[in-house]
Amino acid sequence: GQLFRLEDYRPTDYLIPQISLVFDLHPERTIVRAILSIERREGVEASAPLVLDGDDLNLVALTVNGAALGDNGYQATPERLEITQLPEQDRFTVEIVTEINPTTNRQLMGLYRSSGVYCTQCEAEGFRRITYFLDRPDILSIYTVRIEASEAEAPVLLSNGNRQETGDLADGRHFAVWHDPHPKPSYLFALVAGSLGHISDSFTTRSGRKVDLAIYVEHGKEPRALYAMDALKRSMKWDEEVFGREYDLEMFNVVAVSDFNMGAMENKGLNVFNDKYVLADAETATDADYAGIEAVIAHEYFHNWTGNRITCRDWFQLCLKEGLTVFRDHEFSADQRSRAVKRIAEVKTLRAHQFPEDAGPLAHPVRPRRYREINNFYTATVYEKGSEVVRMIRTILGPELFRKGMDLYFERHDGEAATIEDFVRVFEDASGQNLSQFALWYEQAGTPNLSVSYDYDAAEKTFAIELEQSLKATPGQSRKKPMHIPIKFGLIGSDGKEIAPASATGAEVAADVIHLRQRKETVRFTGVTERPVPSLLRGFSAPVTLASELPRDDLMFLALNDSDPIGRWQALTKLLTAKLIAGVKRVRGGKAPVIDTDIVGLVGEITADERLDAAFRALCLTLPGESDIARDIGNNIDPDAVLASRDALIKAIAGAHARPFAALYDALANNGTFSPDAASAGRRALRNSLLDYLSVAEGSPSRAEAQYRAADNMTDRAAALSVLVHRFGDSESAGQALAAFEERFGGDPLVMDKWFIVQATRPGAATLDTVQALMHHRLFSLDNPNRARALIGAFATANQTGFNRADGAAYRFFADTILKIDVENPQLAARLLTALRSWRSLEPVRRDHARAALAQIAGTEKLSADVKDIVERTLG
Ligand code: B3K
Ligand code: ZN
Repeated sequence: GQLFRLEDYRPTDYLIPQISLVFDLHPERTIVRAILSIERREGVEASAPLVLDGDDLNLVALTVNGAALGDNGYQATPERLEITQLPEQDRFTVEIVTEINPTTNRQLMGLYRSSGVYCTQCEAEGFRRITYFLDRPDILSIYTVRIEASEAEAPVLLSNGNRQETGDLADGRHFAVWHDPHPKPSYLFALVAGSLGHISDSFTTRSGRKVDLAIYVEHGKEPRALYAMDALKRSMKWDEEVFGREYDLEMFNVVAVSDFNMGAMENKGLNVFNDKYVLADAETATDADYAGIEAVIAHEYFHNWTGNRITCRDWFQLCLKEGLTVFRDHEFSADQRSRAVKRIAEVKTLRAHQFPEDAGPLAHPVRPRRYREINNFYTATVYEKGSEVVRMIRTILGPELFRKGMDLYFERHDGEAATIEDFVRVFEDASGQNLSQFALWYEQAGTPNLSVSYDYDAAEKTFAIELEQSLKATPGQSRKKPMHIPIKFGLIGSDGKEIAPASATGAEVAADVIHLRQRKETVRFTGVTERPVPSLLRGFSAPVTLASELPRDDLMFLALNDSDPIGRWQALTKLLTAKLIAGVKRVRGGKAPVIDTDIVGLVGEITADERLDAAFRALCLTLPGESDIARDIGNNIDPDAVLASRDALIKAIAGAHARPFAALYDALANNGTFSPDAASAGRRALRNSLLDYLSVAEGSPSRAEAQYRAADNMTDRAAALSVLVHRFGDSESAGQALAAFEERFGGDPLVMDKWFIVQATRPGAATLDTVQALMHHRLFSLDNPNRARALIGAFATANQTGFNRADGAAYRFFADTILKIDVENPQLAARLLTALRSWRSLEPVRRDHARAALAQIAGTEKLSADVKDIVERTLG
C-alpha cells in the first residue's frame, strides 16, 4: 500500500458544497445517481482536473452540466475518476451513475446487506465504494438523499438529517427523501433500508425543541432496545449539562445491525450500531453488556459535536474526535455510576490494551504522522491514550479553564475540519498557558516510565521526591524529548490523614499536582513533621508506568489507607503483581510459589470491608490477569508458568478466607427483581468473584452448578458457566451447563457468542481442539465479525495458555484462519491479527513458532493492504 504522510496534506482544488443522491435499491444491482455541485477554489486554473476517489466502482454514466463527455474528457477506473474536460465557470454540476452490489459486499464497507437489511459504513473510506467522490474529511457537503426500494423488502427507509418526503411508486416500490442541513464529510453519510421493528420516544432540548428518537432493531427484539433508549436520553441531557451541547436536528435514529466491523458509527442523525451495543435485557445481557451499551450509545451521540459539527481535517487527526469523545463518554459513565470504579476500569483497559501496543512493534503516536492503511489506526492509542491526553489537559488547567477551552473550541471551529493544533490552541488561549511541551503527548509514541525515589530528613523536616522520566525508542522514533507529566499526589501521615507541607521547591507543584517537565527533577517539601507515605499518580493522572522504591509496608499502608481509591487499587495491584511475578520465577525454577500471608490477609481485609463499594471490592479481589502479569514481566514469557503462579495465589486466598467468603457470598444473594444499576451490578460482581474463589477452595463444581440453575439474570448465569468451564471443564456439570445454555439461547447468535467465548477461553493446550470443532457449529461463521471475534478473537487475546501452546499449533491455526477471513473482510482480519503483536516478549520456543506463523502470513500472495500492513509492522 501507499504511504500517506501528514506533511503532504494539501487542500483540494475543488469543493463539493452540495450533493444529491438517488438510490435505487436492489439486492444485487443498486443504482446510485450522484449529483455533485462543484466549486473550483479561488486561484485554481480551469485546466486543473477533478480527481475523484473510487473503490471497486462501476461507472454507468457521467455528465458535466448535463452534457456527456467525449472519451478523452475523463478517465474512469474502479479506483478513480479523473475529469479533465471541465467548464470555465467556477461552479458546475457533475452527475455520476454507478452500479453496486450490496449482497456480495462482505467487507462491510460501503453499502452492504446484513440479514437482509441494507446498511452503510463509510468511515474511513467507504463512501468511495458507493460513488466517486472527494472522499476525505475536509470536504463538507450538504446532503439530500432519495431512497427508492421495494416496500415489501424495505418498508423502512432511513438516511441522515430530517425526513422531508415519502411516497409510493409503481411496482410495489416506495421512496423517502432525507435532507441534512449540516454540511458533513462523506464518512458520516448513512443509509439504512429494510424490514425492521422500532421503539420511539422523544427528548426536549433545554431550549425547548422536541427531538423524535427511534431505535430500529430486528422484529421481535424491540423490548431489548429500551435500555439503549434510556441511555440515549441520559446522554442528551448530560451533554447539555456538562458541555453545554444541544442536539441540532428534528430526529435522531439508531439502527442495530448484526454484521458490523466495530462497535458503532456516529453518522449524522443516523447512528448505526453493532447489535451487541443495543440489545439488552436481564435474560440475555450481562452487567458488562449494559455498561458497554451505555458507553457506546453515549460515545456515538457525543460525536455529534466532537466529530460531526467539528470534524477532522485529515485522518492523521483521528484522535481529535476519538480521544476527545472517549474522554466525554468516560466522564458520562463516571457521572452515571461510581466514579472511582469507572476510573479503575479505564486504567485496567488502558494497561491491558494500550500499554502493550505502545511497547510493541505497532506503537505509534496518538497523532500518527504516517499510515499505509487508515483502518489500522483505530487503535487503543488513538482512542484510549487520546482520551488520557485530554484528561491531562483538564488536570493541568483545572475544570473551569478546561470548560472555557472547550467552549472556545466549539465557538471557534463549529462547521470546520480541524487539527490537533487547533485543539491545543483553544486551551492555550483560554488559560494563557503555553502547552507546546505538553503537545509532545500527541507526537511521541511509547509509555513513559517514571522512576521515583524518596528521602525524608527528620532533622530538617523535609521530604524530597526525586523523579526521573524515560521513554524507550519506538518504531520510527529513536530519541525522545522529556514530556510534561502531571502527577497528582498526596502525602499521608501515620494516622492516615493528609499532611499539608509548608512549601515546595524544585519541580512546580500546584495544589495536588507535581508538574514534571525535565528529564529529572526533585521536589522538596518543607514543614513535614513525620515521614509521610507518598501516594503518587492519584486518579491515574498520567498514562505512565511507575517504578517506585516504596517499601512493601508503605504499599500495604496505601492499599488500606489512601483516600484516593485509585491509589489504593494501584498499591494493591503493585503488591499482587510483585508476588505473582516472584511466583512465576519459582514455577519456572521447578518450585512452588511462596505464599505471603500478609498479602493474603490484605485481600481478605479489603473484601470484608463493608464501608467500601462492592464493585471496588470486586476489582480488588480480581487478581491481575495472565496478560497483565506477562506485560509486567516484559520478556521471555512462559504463559504456563504465569497461569500456575496466578492459580497458586488464588488457591491461597481462597483457602485462607473460605468461611468469610462463603458467608459474604450468601449475604450478597440477589433478592428482588433484577436491576442493571451500578450498585446492583457491583454486588453481582463481588459475589461472582467470590464464586470463583469458593469453587477453588471447595474443589467442586457444585456451587457454580447451583448458581447456574438458580440464576435469574445473564450476569450470574455467565459467571457460573465460566467457573464450570474454566475450573471444571471436564466435569459432567460443565457439559450439562453448556448444553443447557445452548438449548436455551441457541436461537440467538448474539447470546451464543458468550457460549463460544467461554469455551474459547478455557485455559490449557486442549482448547485448540475445542475451537477447531466449534468452527463447524451451525451458528458459527467466519463471515460474521461478532462470531469471529467471539471464537477466534477471544481465543487469541484472552487465552494465554491455549493460544500460546508451546508446540505452536494454535499460531498455525490462527494464521490459516486469518488468511481465510482476509479474503472476505480485510479489516476484521487485520484487527484480529494484532493479537500477535507481543510475540517478541515470549520465551524463545514460542517466539520462533509465532514468528513462523507471521512469516507464513507475510509470504502469502494476494494479502489485503490491511493485513499486509499489520503483518509487516509486526515482524518489524
Ligand atoms: N468512528 C467509528 C469508528 C470507525 C472505524 C472505521 N474503521 C466509531 C467510533 O469511534 O465511534
Ligand atoms: Zn468514536
